[in-house]
Amino acid sequence: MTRLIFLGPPGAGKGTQAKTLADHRHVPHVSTGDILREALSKQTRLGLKAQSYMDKGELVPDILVQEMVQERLSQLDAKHGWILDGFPRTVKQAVFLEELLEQLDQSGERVVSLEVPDDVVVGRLLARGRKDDSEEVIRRRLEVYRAETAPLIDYYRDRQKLVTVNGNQSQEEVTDELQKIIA
Ligand code: B4P
Repeated sequence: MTRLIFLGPPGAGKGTQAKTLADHRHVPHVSTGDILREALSKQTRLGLKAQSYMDKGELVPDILVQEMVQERLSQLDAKHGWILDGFPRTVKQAVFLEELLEQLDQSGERVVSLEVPDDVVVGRLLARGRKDDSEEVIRRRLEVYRAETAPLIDYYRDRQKLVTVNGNQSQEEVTDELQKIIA
């Protein structure tokens, strides 16, 4: 059963790898960033609430993202596995997820931390050039990552769920390494 969580700084390759592995494994790719961007493009209430945070590189409030994830993981196609990309991003979200997975009888998740140096991720994101990929916003996203998300590495290591992977290789090399880990 594939239940995998991707952790890592913005631009580490979470979205890239999560999509590839979800296709290989035939499980849903659940990206909170993608769900939020879709809500934004459709101008839903959620999208309108999230916009100002995303534009500044801040995290969207936990409660909004938690509701989204609860709804998504409760759908039928998530019963047989999933790949989570971009969630959890705070210890509060991680505690919420642990309780949710227990409730849904979906425990047994593993966590991959993709490690990539700051200068490399900044270069990748500037090259991609999404709306929130300006240098100033990227720097803020990295600060938020260090303060809010990086503590999850120890959180999951303490629970013996963590594997670390060098994300500073070609996309194919990272995928190969991940395939071996989750085989
Ligand atoms: P995300 O959409 O999760 O954006 P991200 O952290 O930048 O990661 P992304 O997946 O896009 O980058 P990737 O490494 O795949 O979040 C955006 C915003 O949404 C957040 O700032 C926040 O406001 C909000 N949000 C989302 N989840 C939230 C939550 N749980 N709580 C609160 N707020 C939340 O790819 C980057 C680039 O690198 C690509 O161009 C790719 O082609 C390239 N690349 C990937 N791997 C590579 C490799 N090995 N070599 C070279 N290039 C590579």
